[in-house]
Amino acid sequence: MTNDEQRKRSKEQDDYSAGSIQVLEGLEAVRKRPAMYIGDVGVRGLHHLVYEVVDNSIDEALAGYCTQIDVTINEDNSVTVVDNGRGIPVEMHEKEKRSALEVVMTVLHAGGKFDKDSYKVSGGLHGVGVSCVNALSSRMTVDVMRQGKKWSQTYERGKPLAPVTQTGDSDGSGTITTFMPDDTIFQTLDFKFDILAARLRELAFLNKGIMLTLTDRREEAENGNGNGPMTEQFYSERGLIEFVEYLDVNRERLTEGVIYINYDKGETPVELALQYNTSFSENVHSYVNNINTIEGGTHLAGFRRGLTRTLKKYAEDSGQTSKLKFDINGDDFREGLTSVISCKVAEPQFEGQTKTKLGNSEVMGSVDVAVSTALSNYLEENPKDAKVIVQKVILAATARHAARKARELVQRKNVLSGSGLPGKLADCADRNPAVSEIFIVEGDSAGGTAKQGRDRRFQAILPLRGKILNVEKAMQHKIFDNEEIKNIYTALGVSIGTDDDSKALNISGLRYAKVIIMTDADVDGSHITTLIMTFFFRYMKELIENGNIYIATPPLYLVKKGKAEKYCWDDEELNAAVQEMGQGKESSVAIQRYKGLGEMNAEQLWSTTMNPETRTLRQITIDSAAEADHIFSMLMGDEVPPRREFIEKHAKYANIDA
Ligand code: 0RA
Repeated sequence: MTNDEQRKRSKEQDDYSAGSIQVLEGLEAVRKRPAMYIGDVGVRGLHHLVYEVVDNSIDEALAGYCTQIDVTINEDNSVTVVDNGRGIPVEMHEKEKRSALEVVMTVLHAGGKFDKDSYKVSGGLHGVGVSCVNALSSRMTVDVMRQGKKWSQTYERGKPLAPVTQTGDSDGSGTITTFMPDDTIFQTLDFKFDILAARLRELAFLNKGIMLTLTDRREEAENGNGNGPMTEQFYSERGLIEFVEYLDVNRERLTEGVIYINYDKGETPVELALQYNTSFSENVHSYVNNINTIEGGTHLAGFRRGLTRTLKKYAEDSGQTSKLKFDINGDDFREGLTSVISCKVAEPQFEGQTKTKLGNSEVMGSVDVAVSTALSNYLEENPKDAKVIVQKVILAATARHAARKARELVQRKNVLSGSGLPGKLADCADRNPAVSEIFIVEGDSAGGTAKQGRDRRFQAILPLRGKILNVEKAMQHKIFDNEEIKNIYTALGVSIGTDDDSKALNISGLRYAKVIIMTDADVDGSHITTLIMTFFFRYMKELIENGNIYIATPPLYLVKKGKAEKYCWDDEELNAAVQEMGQGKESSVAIQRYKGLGEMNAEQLWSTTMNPETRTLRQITIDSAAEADHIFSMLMGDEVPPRREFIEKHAKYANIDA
């Protein structure tokens, strides 16, 4: 090396480190307060890392350069995302004096800045960019294939170990990102196949024509079938149409097929698919730039407005509603409606508690126009479908009038709080909701044991008699008329109707911070849990979103030897306990299989299932609203085969993390 070369090299390294220092300040902030960037450092945040990386590849696909995205959970629980796009640019970045790749990976919000013509359409919930993933990974490597060459850079906790280096030649182009989440930041590093699968399936539906795959190379997954790693492909030819078909897999549709609207003449491109079915619930899922806007926003408001006005006008013009003795309102147009709406917004403003409510006011008009234009055309061209939709709307309005009376009972009862509590409720002494919990228990006998076993200072018991109503199949007035359901409303202190919405759930009077579903650990018990959860999902979703709903986990076995006792929650624990207790000594080990809560005495129920010090509660969360919708309609609907298939697939886990 000549002196000149040496000087140059050394200068390069100086520049390199200088650049890195400035960068580190940015990424250090991410490491200090990770929750601010990715929501939390639990299961959700962990999976969010994958979404963030995948979203960049989706953007490349939406730009028209990428057709395939492969996600692999590696044996060591790191994750690799491979795409066949153009590859992240590696050229020198003029201003930063470093490779563009390094800038993308180490500067906050740097993603996509090179391409002025294309805005970032896809985006993680917080749109934080891949540099956040890098900051929160103990190790990350990016390989780029571009222009016949292969380039690579590796980072530890966001710091590049060396400048971007050329590592060889390449045939095609693309980007390979592998990262290991930092175990000093995340509470868990255990990626869940089903959670990632739900998101990739959603992305496949939202972005038709992209092939996405998910592969699990971990040992547990391979043991599943002995056929090597578990792989699932997600690909949708017909996009949102197939999405709606998937959501309605077990509902009976009213129209000939899914109504599909793709309107890109306005300022905001809008894609929409909808179908009416014979059910009574509204299942509208909305997305902005591939983000599920669970809190709704202006696009959803525009959709509702356009839908209501267009259908109302059609119904009136066709004379079908002229004999009605009562009004038809907006809700009536959405009963039995399943729909997915997907908008692309250049500069989305997200508001609300979870930043999933679209605030851009101009979008409302765009969506309204899109829906009105396309839907009125559709109704003119498909009079048969139009007629059944209008009839369905009339039926909904009729039922609403019947339901109002029943619902008012629920409303009135709650006004008389205190005195109006159900007779079956064994309330707790403490009136402070923050420390109070309620167990919803199946059957009077288990309810009796729970009443004896509880700590009455802060634990309330509400026994339900037998199976609760399947809300997926019942009409609304039946639901609000049902004794058990009315008891749940009054016991919880939750009512229907707020100042600005007569149908909205009012949870301000919630009397318990924890609402715990406690049923037998057998097939019947899990069916009842599913029924109760379906009710919460359809009628008290806010409580799930608020983190109030839990499932108790009673033990399955008691292993006994002399005076020694050990409770076990699965077969693995049972085998271990039998081994351990059976060692050496003569006397035999007895195994008691608990089928019902009633088989435990009060003390056993307390110590295994109710005592906050020793119990395990499973909090119910909604990772994917669309996936939960699909699962509940499948589990609770009429058709048996898909239900059996699901239960067989998940029987090993015997639970639903919807
Ligand atoms: C901006 C410009 C170009 C590619 C990309 C972004 C890109 C980013 C990611 C992230 C994951 N996979 C990706 N693939 C591509 C290319 C610009 C050009 O080639 O002229």
